[in-house]
Amino acid sequence: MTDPSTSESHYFSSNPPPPTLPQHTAQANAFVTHHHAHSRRVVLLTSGGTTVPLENQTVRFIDNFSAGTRGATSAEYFLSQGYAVIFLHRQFSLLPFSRHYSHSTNCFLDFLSEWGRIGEGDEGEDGGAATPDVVVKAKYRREMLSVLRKYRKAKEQKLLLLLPFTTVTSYLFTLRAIAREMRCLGNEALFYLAAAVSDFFVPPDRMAEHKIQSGDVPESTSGASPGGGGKKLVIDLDPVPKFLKRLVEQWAPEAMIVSFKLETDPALLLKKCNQSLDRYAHHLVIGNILATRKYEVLFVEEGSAQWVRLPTSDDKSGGSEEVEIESLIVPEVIKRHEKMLLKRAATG
Ligand code: PAZ
Repeated sequence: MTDPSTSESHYFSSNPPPPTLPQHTAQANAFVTHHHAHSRRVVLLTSGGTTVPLENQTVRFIDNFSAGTRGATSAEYFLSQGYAVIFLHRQFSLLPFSRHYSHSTNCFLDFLSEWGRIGEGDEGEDGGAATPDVVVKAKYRREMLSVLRKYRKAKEQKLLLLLPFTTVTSYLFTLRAIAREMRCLGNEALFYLAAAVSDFFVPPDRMAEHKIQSGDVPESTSGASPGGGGKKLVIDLDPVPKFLKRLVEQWAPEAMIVSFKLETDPALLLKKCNQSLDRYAHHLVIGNILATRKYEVLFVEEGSAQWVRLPTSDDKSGGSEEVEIESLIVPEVIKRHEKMLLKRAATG
């Protein structure tokens, strides 16, 4: 079996770093230094899915379903509990605060209406009739005001750093760089890894430079597909080295590390969470099933497994619409982080 540190070194030396890396590292450094000086805990929260490009000048890529709901929602609850948040997210996925209005079923314009009639004697800048104001519709105002105040506080106190990634490689380079920047925080640092990270990728030496042409795809040796004229595009992927071990042992040895594990088969969930815990020896795995992830999650720690669930509503629709499960997950995680800090303080 290949030594994990060898496959890690090979991965980082054979894949190009993202051009944004120096800038993102500098931003993370300034953010961590500022909050360290203010004795504030910092959480690195990862969110959304990584892509796997099939071409160097990328037209096509493999993606996954994650919209970043878990991450963006959790970030708001961490902020409300006094943590500073580095939000490492898939570009254009959901963001804290704006998530309430950006990817909703409504267009954001549906939240707005015009106020004030044209031509009431109030002259506009051009000397003509006044332009009506754009205002938030009354039924959305209370909630939007509450979101706006929290957003402003996070912004004014510089509590939220947004760093985007797209590919699995850019995610891993940036994760490693930020983790190194966070080492000065010791066990005040928390990693909350909710991103859906690809397990496979196309290594640079096998990556096509230009858009793959259907005409160049070879004839299949395993039989013709209906309508395909015998051609098949076969994609040959390598496994992404297991970086959680590196994170736990080298990049952030003192921090509390929480990973998420997604499955579709409920019969596998506990086993896979325990496997992850055994393999990487971190603090907590939060398991979830694709179909029920918004209503229940499984907290798996050494020697224990505990469901965290939203109370189900009477109409048996499968959960309460108003309460977000992250409002239960985040305090449970923080409780464990505090316990860890107390334990370490007691043992010096
Ligand atoms: O983005 P989302 O809210 O739709 O989904 C969240 C999630 C299921 C991607 C997350 O909870 C998770 O399980 N992330 C880890 C996935 C994995 O690598 O197993």
